Amino acid sequence: MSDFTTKPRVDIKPKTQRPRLHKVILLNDDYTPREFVVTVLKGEFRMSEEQAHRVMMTAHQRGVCVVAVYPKEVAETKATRATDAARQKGYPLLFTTEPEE
Ligand code: TYC
Repeated sequence: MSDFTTKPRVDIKPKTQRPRLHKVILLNDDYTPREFVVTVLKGEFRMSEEQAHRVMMTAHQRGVCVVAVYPKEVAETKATRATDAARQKGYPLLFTTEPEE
């Protein structure tokens, strides 16, 4: 007979990590027209007029507003596209991203 004793084994299966989400953040500035901010929010982030207006006003009054959360790549692409749309019109409007806690 074998001298080895059979220990109960626990099958340790690494949990699949969900990709961390990143926030897209809208920053206020003194020059971009309100209506243009609303247009960009509707076009790039698929918001209704009402949602876009609320987000724009929050950034206008508080300085920043979280627009949405997405996987990192998507957040960065959308922030870049939205910022570029403003640059094409000569506005300083800025969207940034940061990891969600
Ligand atoms: N503050 C701008 C204005 O008074 C409007 C504005 C709102 C600009 C939100 C950027 O993220 C912003 N024309």
